[in-house]
Amino acid sequence: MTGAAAMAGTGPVILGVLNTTPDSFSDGGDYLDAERATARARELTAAGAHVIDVGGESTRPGATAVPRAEELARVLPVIRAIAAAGAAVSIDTIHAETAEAAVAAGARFINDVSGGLHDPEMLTVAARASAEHDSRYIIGHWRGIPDPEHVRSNYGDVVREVRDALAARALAAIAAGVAPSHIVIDPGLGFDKTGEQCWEILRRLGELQELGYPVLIGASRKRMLGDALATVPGAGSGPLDRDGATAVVSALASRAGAWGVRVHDVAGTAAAIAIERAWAGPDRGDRITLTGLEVFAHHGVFDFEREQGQRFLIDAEVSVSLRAAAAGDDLSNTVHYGELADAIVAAVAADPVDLIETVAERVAELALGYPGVSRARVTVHKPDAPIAHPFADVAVTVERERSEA
Ligand code: PMM
Repeated sequence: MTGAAAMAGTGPVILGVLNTTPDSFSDGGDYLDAERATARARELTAAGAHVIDVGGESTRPGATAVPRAEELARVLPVIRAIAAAGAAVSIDTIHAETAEAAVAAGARFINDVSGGLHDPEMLTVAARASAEHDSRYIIGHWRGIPDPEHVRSNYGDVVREVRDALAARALAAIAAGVAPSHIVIDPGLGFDKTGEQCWEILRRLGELQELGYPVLIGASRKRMLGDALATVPGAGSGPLDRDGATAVVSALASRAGAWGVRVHDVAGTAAAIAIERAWAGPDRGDRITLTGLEVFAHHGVFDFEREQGQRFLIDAEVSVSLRAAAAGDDLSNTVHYGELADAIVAAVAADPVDLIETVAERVAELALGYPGVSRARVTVHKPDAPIAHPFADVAVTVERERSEA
């Protein structure tokens, strides 16, 4: 994982797509020949790819299944050659046999868009690869072989359902023996999801990140981008016309904290990420976190809650550059957490309202009022809420940015 590890702290891991298939939707047939595929891998690395994602069977809706021998014959010579040259290699497959052979040939990521649902042996192979080779297992969200008509895109809340399904697959992988630190999750954009559902997932990426696993985004050249570009005069309508849009998604995914992006046009994505990071500045990860702040207050929809009051616990995370404070060891250059705690307690204790949503919003607004704070993430817990069943906690979280920060 040399390339990917070197990348830590400087932006998302870029997986460069190398499809050795005749029928992938955007680059089908270009890299069938092992020598050309290997040369292409070198180009991808030179352009900024940290991992080369080699696929030998298209998962595009409507694609024809490939016999295992054929898939292996396509990917193994390429994997051997590029792994020997020092590249970090991923195998894009839903088949355990292919994954196992690819790992033996040097792949250190198994990119399984089915998350182990297609092949019952896959989790065992991923577990062995995790234990013996430190390989990562990328779990895609999947409802079956993708169909072009999106007949299985009947979600209630697509983000929750995708998140819950990924959480379940991650637990299954861990139960099979994959190290939790080797798991990456991927919402499977375009796999049984409409364009609007894909955008909703990206808009609410934080909810997937709450699972605690690194998140990979694969939007490159997909139809969702074509749909979004439909009203742009001169944008073009084919997959190859979507590289600019893909680069924008990569920059936004970087901003949203994605672990990685899987793209065809690596150079465009590397440039977009560099610009996003220049804009965000070197202190982008700095933050102050205050958790479990206890406040007694009278919020709630029931009269007895208003009269008797109860405990609320507040977690607040504020993004603020800490560089100047650290350089000068100077409290006036940072947010004084004692003052922030006092202000939060006063704001939460005042003016009873019905909803903890309102309380969270109030605290976020207050935190954004501190000099230099660009983002506030606030969770309000109501551990003694009137719920007629035993429960551990109920909480809401809001995340707000200061628009001019
Ligand atoms: N999409 C495709 C193939 N493999 N892997 C991951 N992890 N995530 C994806 O979204 C994904 C993938 C389909 O696109 P392609 O035909 O360009 O490879």
